[in-house]
Amino acid sequence: MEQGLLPVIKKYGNDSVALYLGNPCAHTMASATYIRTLAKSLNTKNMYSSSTVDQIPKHASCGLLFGSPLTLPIPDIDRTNYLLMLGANPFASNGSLCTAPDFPGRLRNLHKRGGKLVVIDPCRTKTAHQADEHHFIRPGTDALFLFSLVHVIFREDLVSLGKLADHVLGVEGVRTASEAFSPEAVSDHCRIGKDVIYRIARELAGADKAAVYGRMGTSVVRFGTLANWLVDVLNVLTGNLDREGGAMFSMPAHMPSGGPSKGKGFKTGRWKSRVKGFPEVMGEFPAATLADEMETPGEGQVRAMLTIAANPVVSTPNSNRLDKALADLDFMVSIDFYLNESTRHAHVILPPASPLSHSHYDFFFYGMSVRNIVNFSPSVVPRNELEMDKWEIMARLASIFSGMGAGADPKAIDDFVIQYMVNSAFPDGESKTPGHSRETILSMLEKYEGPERILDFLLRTGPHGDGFGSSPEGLSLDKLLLYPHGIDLGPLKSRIPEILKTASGKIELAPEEILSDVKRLQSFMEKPPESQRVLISRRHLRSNNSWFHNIPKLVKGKNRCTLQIHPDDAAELGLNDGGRARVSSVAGEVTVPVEITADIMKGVVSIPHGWGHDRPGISMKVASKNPGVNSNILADENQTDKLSGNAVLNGIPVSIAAIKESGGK
Ligand SMILES: Nc1nc2c(c(=O)[nH]1)N[C@H]1C(S)=C(S)[C@@H](COP(=O)(O)OP(=O)(O)OC[C@H]3O[C@@H](n4cnc5c(=O)[nH]c(N)nc54)[C@H](O)[C@@H]3O)O[C@H]1N2
Ligand SMILES: Nc1nc2c(c(=O)[nH]1)N[C@H]1C(S)=C(S)[C@@H](COP(=O)(O)OP(=O)(O)OC[C@H]3O[C@@H](n4cnc5c(=O)[nH]c(N)nc54)[C@H](O)[C@@H]3O)O[C@H]1N2
Ligand SMILES: [Mo]
Repeated sequence: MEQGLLPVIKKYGNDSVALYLGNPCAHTMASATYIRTLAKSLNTKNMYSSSTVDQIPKHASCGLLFGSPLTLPIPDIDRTNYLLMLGANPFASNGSLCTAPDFPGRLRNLHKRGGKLVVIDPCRTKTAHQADEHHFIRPGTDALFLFSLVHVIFREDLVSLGKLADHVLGVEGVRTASEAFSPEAVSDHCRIGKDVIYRIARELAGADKAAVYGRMGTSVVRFGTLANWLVDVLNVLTGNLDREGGAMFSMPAHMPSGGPSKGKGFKTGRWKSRVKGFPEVMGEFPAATLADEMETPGEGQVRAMLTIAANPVVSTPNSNRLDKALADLDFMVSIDFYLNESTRHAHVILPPASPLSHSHYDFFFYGMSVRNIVNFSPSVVPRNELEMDKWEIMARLASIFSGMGAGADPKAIDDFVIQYMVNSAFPDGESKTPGHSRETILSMLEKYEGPERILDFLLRTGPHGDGFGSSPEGLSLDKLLLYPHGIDLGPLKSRIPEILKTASGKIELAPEEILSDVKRLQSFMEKPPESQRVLISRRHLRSNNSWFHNIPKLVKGKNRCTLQIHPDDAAELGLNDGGRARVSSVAGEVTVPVEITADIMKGVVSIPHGWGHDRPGISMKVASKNPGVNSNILADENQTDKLSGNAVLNGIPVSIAAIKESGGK
């Protein structure tokens, strides 16, 4: 591997190696603690991740609103009385950017305590079935719908900032921006009646505890950042942000809190992508432009690739193009368990040890948890001698990139990382505990290594930590181990203004970047409402993106990879339930079994993502038997959300034709 990657770097420079981080990177301690080190050692501008086919619009809008892209408001679902949910299906996904064990049960409790759940989704999902109210919406038009709620709230004088009043700038800017977006103007685009919009706006503003929550359906669309911004604009204008039962901020035990309620603010576009000039967002370029960067010759062309827990051939737009581009790379390395659609292009695959042999702490998910909790799960099976822990693989790669060679001891990198963290946390050389030098602190951390040592350090310096002795009752990893079921640190508490890191120290409700994109939305609204059939995605409880299909129990039963279509559309197109259809878009074409259902709105069809396990060279016996089709063959990589570069995976214009089956059954 060293022999494959280093010559590429030597000849073409660091930017010629792309790093792609897949979704499971958010679920391992190793990535939470070592990706930064690895990325720094590689020092490439070509950073990509599944965030740009997922939630980057939320990060971008929250970055602009609150000053940090990781400051995400979480709907306080346990205490709210009114939840407006757009484009999320927690009955399948168990929630996203909102960590809540048994999300469905918590929604049922909302209903039981007399609260109301309103779901906006082009599909009558299981969540929608359980809701008090559901409305179909034309995919991609949530920003219009949300803007019209804002419009009504201003027009009817329903703005009530409450205790936020001293902490918000830009209310008038939002008022002006919302003027054009009346319910009358958006209704035909969204396919939601104007009376319904007026009523929802009034109910939302009138509820004593309400929250607006949007997920995939508001994100992987062409106005993703605007829609995500508007979700929080509504939370602010109704006084529900940072209020019990509204949308609140978690306080993870491993992250520092407090400090000045001001910061540098958030910027995108500190550098741009080479081929299409996409601004970086959180140091990343859009997955949608990865193939451009690989195929386009010139200085900085991507010629090698490192993927960690990612399957971009299945998960990103225009899969066929990316598939070819990966095949043409000089060298590719993948850290993954599976030889799948993407890793089949790798020259070297580094399989990490079993997840059960890794300990676990949810670094990312406690930052968006509906209660502040802390839990650590030690590994349950020992690691085989020949296997490597995930952090060791990453540390070894970092050694290679930083010129120390593959043979360097990962422990040396580990020591370096913890020293760096201790030095940065205590720049004056002393901790809060008098007499504790950095060296003393390092020696107090000696019991653990790798991610566990980093966790111990972060817990001890966090808001509930033992401060290495200054608060002896406080948290440390030792203490946490005494609680095998974790510790519940209680419901979310108000965090404004301490959490704000904008330059003004206020919530910047009408950032320039956002307002400039409102014009794009307005021109879309001024055109006649679209009527072409569009494709969206869906999730299933027994699937997880692209990688649960090789497990017999999770794929047994009837084929789930179908084209769902409304009966009227099916009749018009001559499609039969169980028959097959050809679905085509500007990017490609797939053939898929038809499932007719009135649970999807007219003019919209859906295919689940994550399938298509029939490419040559993959080695997944069970998945290959029931491969399904890769819906991202149809996604057009040229369609992105302007501000964040996020791919448009919902609302893809498609044509559909029945396939006449020849011969008998
Ligand atoms: N079982 C299971 N759980 C998962 C996953 C999985 O694959 N399987 N994946 C995990 C991951 S990585 C994520 S990011 C989360 C995602 O979590 P969710 O966002 O809750 O999951 P989805 O099922 O994608 O829900 C998106 C909903 O948006 C709707 N939709 C599509 N287009 C639009 C639109 O334009 N507007 C509106 N309002 N709605 C629209 C779809 O019909 C769908 O019901 O789930 C996580 N949990
Ligand atoms: N059309 C459409 N496309 C979508 C979506 C959609 O709704 N519609 N959803 C998008 C979303 S939200 C996401 S998050 C992306 C996900 O897209 P990706 O992150 O690219 O893909 P996954 O299917 O999650 O694949 C994860 C890979 O990680 C491996 N893996 C699992 N655990 C580990 C581990 O601990 N370590 C290592 N090294 N490898 C591991 C698995 O074997 C698998 O190969 O897909 C996106 N693509
Ligand atoms: Mo995701």
